[in-house]
Amino acid sequence: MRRFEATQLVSRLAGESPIVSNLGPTSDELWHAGHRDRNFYTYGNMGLCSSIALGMAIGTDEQVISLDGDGSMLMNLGTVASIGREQPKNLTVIVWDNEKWGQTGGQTSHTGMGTDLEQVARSCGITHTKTVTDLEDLEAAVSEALASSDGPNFIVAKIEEAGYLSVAPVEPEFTLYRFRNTFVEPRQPGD
Ligand SMILES: Cc1ncc(C[n+]2csc(CCOP(=O)(O)OP(=O)(O)O)c2C)c(N)n1
Ligand SMILES: [Mg+2]
Repeated sequence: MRRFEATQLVSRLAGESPIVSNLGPTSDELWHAGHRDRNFYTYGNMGLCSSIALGMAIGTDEQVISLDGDGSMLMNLGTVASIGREQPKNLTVIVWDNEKWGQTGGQTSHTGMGTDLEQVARSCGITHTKTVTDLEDLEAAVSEALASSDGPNFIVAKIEEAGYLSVAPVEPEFTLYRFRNTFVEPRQPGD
């Protein structure tokens, strides 16, 4: 499955839900799939996409979606343990797993050498997990996850790339400003 088509699918299924996206082509493709102010594009550093989404999910009752990458998740596997520990019911992590650090030259990542991120998630106490390889199964998995109030959900989506789209014209400060302005009534302490 091609990541851009998969991204278009997730963007459509997400409705108004916040989406946090991994750096580089994942964020570029999310922007090309149709910019929404509820897209939180990350740029520059690896490993924090699902950490940001975890914090967001703890702070809201809305469904939050993380579009992470295999290489970036491998750089901060502790995030998976934190998600397993916190058990946010409204968080869905999707890992675009191309089995490589694509943006820096396509070096094979650990997932291309046997590391199974779904099993990592399960061993961290995340029970709603799936690995999908086509758009049909991705649609079923994401639809089920977003309709559920029993997260966290963890979906490994095996993807291919077909050349990069142009870099999205987004700036971190504006992303933060636009995103915060759309945020709906954060939970208050004691709620
Ligand atoms: C902390 C850190 N280390 C290294 C880099 C350089 N870098 C940028 S993208 C990338 C690969 C990311 O891999 P993955 O998350 O799997 O996404 P893909 O490029 O495959 O879509 C690397 C190593 C970085 N931006 N930040
Ligand atoms: Mg990758």
